[in-house]
Amino acid sequence: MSLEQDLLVKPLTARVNLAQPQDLKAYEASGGYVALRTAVKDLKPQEVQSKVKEANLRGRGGAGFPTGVKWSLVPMGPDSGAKYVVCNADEMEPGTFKDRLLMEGAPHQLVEAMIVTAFAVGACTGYIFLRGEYVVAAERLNKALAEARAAGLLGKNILGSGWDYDCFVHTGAGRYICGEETALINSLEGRRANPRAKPPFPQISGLWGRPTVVNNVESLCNVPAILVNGSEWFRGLSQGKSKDGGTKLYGVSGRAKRTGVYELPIGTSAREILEDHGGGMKDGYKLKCWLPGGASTDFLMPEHLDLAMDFDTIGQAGSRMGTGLLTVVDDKQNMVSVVRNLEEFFARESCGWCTPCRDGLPWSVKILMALERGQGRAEDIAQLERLTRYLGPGRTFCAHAPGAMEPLQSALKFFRSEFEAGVAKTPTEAGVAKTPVAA
Ligand code: L3W
Repeated sequence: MSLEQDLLVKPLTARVNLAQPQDLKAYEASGGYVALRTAVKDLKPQEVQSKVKEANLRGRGGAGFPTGVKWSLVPMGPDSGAKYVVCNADEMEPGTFKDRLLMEGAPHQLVEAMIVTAFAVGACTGYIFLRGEYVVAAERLNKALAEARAAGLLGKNILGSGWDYDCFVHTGAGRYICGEETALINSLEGRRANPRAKPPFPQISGLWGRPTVVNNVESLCNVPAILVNGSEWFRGLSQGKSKDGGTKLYGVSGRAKRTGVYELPIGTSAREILEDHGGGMKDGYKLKCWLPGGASTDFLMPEHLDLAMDFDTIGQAGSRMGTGLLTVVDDKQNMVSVVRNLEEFFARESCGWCTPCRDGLPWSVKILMALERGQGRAEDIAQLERLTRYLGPGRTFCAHAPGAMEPLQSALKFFRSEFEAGVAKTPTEAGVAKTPVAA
């Protein structure tokens, strides 16, 4: 298949070359910056917004909020003042490694998307908030930004239009909570990365109190292709598998034969992702359960594998598609240990701002550790269930703790006996009895 044909089927990854990402010349030779030229010369900002809205592109960072709708909430007009575009590239969700591929493999695609998005909402400055450990992505994005600036595609008077816009890479300092959009904004402003109350949403009051759109890398990388090929083409990419538009970067990690990232029509079944693309489970291992998209989603079972991987279908099955990268758990893993590992991560990454999250997550880890050692107390399981409610939706300042409770609550639902097996057989074995009396 030629690159031109490939771009019509896999618009996100057709250009990805990890060994030698396209420079400006090669990117332009493959149709790059056509979307920007079209937007700046032939379209009004609201027309770009409408095309993205009609494409039915839903946010790929985990929540699925419609991208065009998000942009349409930004105040427009000549007096709307300073506005910002922020790319959430703080990819740190356990089991999620899709945005890195796009940034390392096709950096100009994201740079063009940042410029087109800024044009659509009338922004003056853009920031790519990048996970600090992604040093290769940082180098490649900075090189692409410099090339675009030198070619008049970025900076002052873009393509002779009189419009000024510049964009910068900002590397994070290693906190998962910076992926929450308002914590990210605080961090960009040089403050401690605590989430802010919503509303107001960033589209109204974001960076330095100004209207700001925050979009995930994968969401943004779809934008240039929508402008070039049209909204109808984009909707058709799902091949009738979903009412959402486009392709999706799906992936597999855990004991599967071919772990990795695959660009497929959105709505592809989890079975096809795991078995056809991931090669199925490694020899000697059976699938026990799976997380659909990152650690902050509910476990699903093997009987859920035929579900379409889209936001609505996975939501109706009691989980969330999240980032769409499956983590598989095999039959030799103990669920108490799997969940303890996840909750340790969430406890460590809590910003500590609100009490249920700051104190509840370490509490859940402590109980899980006791159960893992076979030193749990009979009442520990009921306590874990209470914690899933106390830390659930609406009880905390942001989605961190409710997300952390998703794998725990679903593991308790599907694998309760494994938790019960961690209860001590005699009271003296139980963790409480072994707790030393304070000296
Ligand atoms: C205007 C409204 N805008 C929502 C916007 C909002 C945001 C987007 C999603 O968490 C989840 C979280 C992680 N008016 C709006 C509105 N918006 N209502 O839509 O908002 P929301 O609140 O649904 O989600 P969120 O707080 O942004 C995102 C989960 O994703 N997740 C984590 C992924 C992590 C990565 C990574 O490391 N790169 O992707 C995976 O599932 O737990 O639940 O922009 O402003 N009425």
